[in-house]
Amino acid sequence: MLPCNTTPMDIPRRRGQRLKRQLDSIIIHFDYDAFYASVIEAETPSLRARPLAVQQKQIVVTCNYEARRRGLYKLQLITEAKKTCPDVVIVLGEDLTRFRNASKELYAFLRSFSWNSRCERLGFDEVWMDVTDIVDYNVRLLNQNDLANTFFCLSKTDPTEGFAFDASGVAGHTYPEVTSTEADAPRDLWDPLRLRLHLGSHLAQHLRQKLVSKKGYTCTVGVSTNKLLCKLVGNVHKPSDQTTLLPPYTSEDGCDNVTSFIDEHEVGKIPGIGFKLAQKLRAHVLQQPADFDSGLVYGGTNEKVLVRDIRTFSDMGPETLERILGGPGTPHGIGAKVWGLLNGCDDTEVGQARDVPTQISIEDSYVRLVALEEVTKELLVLSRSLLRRMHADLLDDDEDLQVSPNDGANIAAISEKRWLAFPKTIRLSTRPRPPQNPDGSRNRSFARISRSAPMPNFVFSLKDGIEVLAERLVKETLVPLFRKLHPEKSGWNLSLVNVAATGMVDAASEKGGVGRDIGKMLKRQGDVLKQWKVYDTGGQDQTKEEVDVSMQVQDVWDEKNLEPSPPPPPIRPSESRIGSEDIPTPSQELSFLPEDRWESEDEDMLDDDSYRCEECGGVMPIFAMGAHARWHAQN
Ligand code: DCP
Ligand code: MG
Ligand code: MG
Repeated sequence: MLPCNTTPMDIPRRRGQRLKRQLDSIIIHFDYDAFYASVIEAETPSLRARPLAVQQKQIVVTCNYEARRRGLYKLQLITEAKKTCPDVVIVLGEDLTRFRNASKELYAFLRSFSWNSRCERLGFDEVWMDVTDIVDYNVRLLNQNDLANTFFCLSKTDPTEGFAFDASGVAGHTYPEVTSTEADAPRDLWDPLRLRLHLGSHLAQHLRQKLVSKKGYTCTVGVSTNKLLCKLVGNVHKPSDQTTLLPPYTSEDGCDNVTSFIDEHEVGKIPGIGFKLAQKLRAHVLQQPADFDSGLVYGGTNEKVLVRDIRTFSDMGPETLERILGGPGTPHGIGAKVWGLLNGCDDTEVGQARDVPTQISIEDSYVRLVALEEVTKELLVLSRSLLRRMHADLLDDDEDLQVSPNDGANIAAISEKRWLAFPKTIRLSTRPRPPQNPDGSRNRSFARISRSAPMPNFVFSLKDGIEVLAERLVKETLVPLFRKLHPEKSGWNLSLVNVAATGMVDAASEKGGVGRDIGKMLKRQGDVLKQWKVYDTGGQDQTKEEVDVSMQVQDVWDEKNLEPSPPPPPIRPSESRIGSEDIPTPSQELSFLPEDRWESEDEDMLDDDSYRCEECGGVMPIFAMGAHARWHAQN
């Protein structure tokens, strides 16, 4: 029952107040500046002063800030970029190896500063670090009487490791911007949150400086109390800078900084609110008929709907949101989750750092793949890449001390490769094209179908070369899997094939350190993996089927987190048919702004014009799908 003086317009606020913001954590978000371009500059420093664009297909996937100063921008057509800036240096960026390696190296570097290993990567160029433990440790060491001369300890064991700083102020920018008079005014420095944010900001600055001095990379950084807020606040000052979201984080009347900060964002900019959800929210606020999207273009138009517009809309709250957004296929509690995001609340934890990916997947898309012979050839290409990636990502060069059998006293260091993890499953997925309709048109279908089988042991052999293993994998496992996936002899027409090593089991987690001994591992692997078996029994080959799952969204470390997913551009359904699958037309291109989302809640709610990538969960329009698939394929 509402108090008698409550008006309907009060409800949103009151509901908002009931949300308790978790303020225990201090989290830093890093986004490397012009990442691919920076990787190329790191290899060829003379390019730093030049306008530099990285090309994939006909598109500038990114460009350095010198190029941006001259009017170039991300996801611009190459032809346009050349027109705008004729002396632009264009470097091909289709082979992702160098970017992947740089990303791993930078991640390992940042991670080496973490105490709790809560260090999570998104795409190639973003990292969250939960530094709560480091900050809290340093808060306990503070001398209240001399905050200006503080030493930040970076190690619990070595008190000399660290840096001097002034804990009475923030490092870098703040939101809201603090004027010089305000900066000099007495503040409640003993507000524990403020102090912890100060420390977080100094740690962030230190890490940024280290990234530059040791690795040669600049990044844009945000500091706050959850993943959502620190990611968003970092964007306030780009590039090569940092922003801390200042307290107060809570208030009775919505006048806190979290509310005012998040309120100004267009709803589509909120990570976690996917394309479709944003559309539904806009529709609700604009009170357009359900088919409003046929006439509405958002992004750069008057139809911008801010978080504030939604948050303060009549009768808004988790229940209303559940009603607007819920439905078949929507996860229960979507209303509460989105209401949280609109209020700057995000209780997802920064993921624990992993040494190995949870899955490795390789794919390619094809204009037309119809004959088994061609498929076999492509499977071989994919298998080679898969095995190479398994070697790169799952093998460790280990200096094992071994006792010579002839001379017990002679201990030699023998460098031996060992598997850090074993994928227990191999999965083959395809995306068949629907048959042509009588009128020659073709229905759109982007569902994948897949079959899985136990990963055959021989792939872990280090004696045989990759070529031999790949051929054997195709012949003994993938072709039989393919036949089961497509029992019909012909007639299928595939636009995509994906081969994935999944179900990763850490070698270190196995008793007796099996991972240190390949021979033992090969013998024991079957036993070890039994507990994870999910296959039908019956049949004796290694291709016992798993139930087909199409369009499944998986929790995947490498695809989901290594690859930034292109966002859905604002697009009219009619326009979506103009562009080819791969190259956006210039009109589409204009509004194809990159933004990152780390998850979308609107699974299974895609309309005909949008597509959700099975690998990374990104939602995008159909025209972007081909390019996106190839982007994954090169991993
Ligand atoms: N990328 C890509 N295709 C996309 C989006 C991004 O290949 N559709 C790649 C190129 C980028 C990298 O991912 O260098 C990181 O994406 P960002 O959106 O963070 O862009 P940048 O790091 O290049 O630039 P910024 O300085 O704006 O962060
Ligand atoms: Mg990024
Ligand atoms: Mg970036």
